[in-house]
Amino acid sequence: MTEALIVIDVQNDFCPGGALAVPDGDTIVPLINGMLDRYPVRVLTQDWHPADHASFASQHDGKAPFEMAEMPYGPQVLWPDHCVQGSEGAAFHPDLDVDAAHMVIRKGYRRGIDSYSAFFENDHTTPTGLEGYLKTHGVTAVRLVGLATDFCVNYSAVDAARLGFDVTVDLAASRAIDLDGSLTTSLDGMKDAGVKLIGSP
Ligand code: VGL
Ligand code: ZN
Repeated sequence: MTEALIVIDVQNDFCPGGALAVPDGDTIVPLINGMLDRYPVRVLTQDWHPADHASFASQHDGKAPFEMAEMPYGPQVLWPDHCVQGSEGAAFHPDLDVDAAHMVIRKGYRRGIDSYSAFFENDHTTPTGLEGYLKTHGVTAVRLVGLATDFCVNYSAVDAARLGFDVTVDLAASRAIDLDGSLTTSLDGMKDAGVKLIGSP
């Protein structure tokens, strides 16, 4: 069994003071740094949007952040502008041990489509290439940590399970946005998909 650690979106904009701050998002950084060395395959994901990304409420007349919009691929939460390519907000948290990572995968870089999952864009069909990377490295199991539990960690975990990986989410090293009960919904959905949940949220 070869297990990869996949660290989801530990970026300034998802930490306190950032544009889409996840409560206590920064507190998981030391935990993640302590884990990285123990995995033979280590991947970081980076949310990486153009400044006019269609997931931004600012691109939709009359819409406010956290309202919904109908996209060609289905309903989409509209977010405050965040993780704009090259910005300080899109950079990894300064204390994250980026040097220990083997692979950085960027997602959400096409204007018209969001990508919560590290494996597929939000149409659930356009691949990011991470599946191939992991499979060519002999990875059969993945452990996910990072931000946010109920969005990018959740979508990545469910897709990984669907792709046949043995999936564990460490909730102690993840933090949630929790919009209208989205944390509970995501935990139920991950369990239904066969994802193992460890640690308390
Ligand atoms: C995320 C909302 C928008 C995440 C990314 O990393 O969970 N959430 N973009
Ligand atoms: Zn985003």
